[in-house]
Amino acid sequence: MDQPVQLIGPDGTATAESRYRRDLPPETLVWLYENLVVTRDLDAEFVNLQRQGELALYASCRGQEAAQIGAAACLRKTDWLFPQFRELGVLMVRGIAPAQLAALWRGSWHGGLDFTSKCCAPVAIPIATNALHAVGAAMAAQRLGEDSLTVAFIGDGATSEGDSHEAMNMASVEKAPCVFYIQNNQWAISVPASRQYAAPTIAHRAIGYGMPGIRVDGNDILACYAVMAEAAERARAGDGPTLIEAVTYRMEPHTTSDDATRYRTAAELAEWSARDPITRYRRYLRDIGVLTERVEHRVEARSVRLRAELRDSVVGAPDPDVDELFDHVYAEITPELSAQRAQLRAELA
Ligand SMILES: Cc1ncc(C[n+]2csc(CCOP(=O)(O)OP(=O)(O)O)c2C)c(N)n1
Ligand SMILES: [Mg+2]
Repeated sequence: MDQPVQLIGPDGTATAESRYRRDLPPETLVWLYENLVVTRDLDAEFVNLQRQGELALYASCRGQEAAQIGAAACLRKTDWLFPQFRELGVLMVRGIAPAQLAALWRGSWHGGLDFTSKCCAPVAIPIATNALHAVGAAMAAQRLGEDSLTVAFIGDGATSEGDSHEAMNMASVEKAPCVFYIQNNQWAISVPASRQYAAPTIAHRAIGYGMPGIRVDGNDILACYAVMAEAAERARAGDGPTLIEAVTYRMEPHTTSDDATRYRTAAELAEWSARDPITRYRRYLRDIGVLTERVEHRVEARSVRLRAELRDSVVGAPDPDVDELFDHVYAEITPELSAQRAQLRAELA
């Protein structure tokens, strides 16, 4: 349980791990690569847009792309995803438009509509609440006799919330078709993972809940894919939930409002840079002859196009109507809010 499952080492060569080895076709291997690159580039664009005052805030997923894309890529489109707030990679695999996510970080009242049409719950800022939602949805699927499963994407910090405990315990008792996918990115804002658990690993918690717990190298996309695929099979077969701890690292500050230099060292960053998930996978694909220059150019071109589309969607968006601030707070507006709305309108006029 302590040693994370790893199929590709940091130098890009295949490890001796055999239990989780899967022979994915070259198209799938390339598709995974494409998602990694596009996610990283879009993530950088989100940060730029925030810096330019177009977004209120952004939480970068840089460093965690493999953990997110590997896990999301092996699921069916009807499996429900319950993201925390750092899951750009998951949303990209699910086909959610970056512009939808931008609406959320821009602070639109609707928080980026239409996630649910893709079987993806809206982003959950209140930590670990999404774990409960995932279990509830899994139990609903179970009762409806559907063969879909749900995935709760939570962080190392989220595992310290009571909601996580309630969710994992109930899921296991109910044998709910749910996977708890915990990205241990070593930090919860400025609190290190060492302050979140006294157990040897987060995966060990599964023992107490009576479900399988597995650690995976979260910077190894093929390992994340394989481990999630197995957990999904279990859930679909009616064998209940699995806890997966993906060991990874948050390369950027917590959000664009955070200064990570105040609590972590350059040496730590350098250590994790050397385990970069994209560099590693690119080396691997080149070594096995799957990644050609032509493919790399195509991926690059798509990435440039998507970045431009994201930028256009944000920069070209009309300023929101200030009335939106007051809509949807109550079914009928209160006299206090009505007075405030009148005051704001008058000031703007
Ligand atoms: C219930 C709740 N408490 C506190 C916060 C403030 N908060 C935002 S992110 C965060 C840390 C989350 O850490 P982790 O789960 O490891 O996710 P990461 O940010 O590392 O992806 C906290 C405490 C919150 N959003 N919700
Ligand atoms: Mg964390």
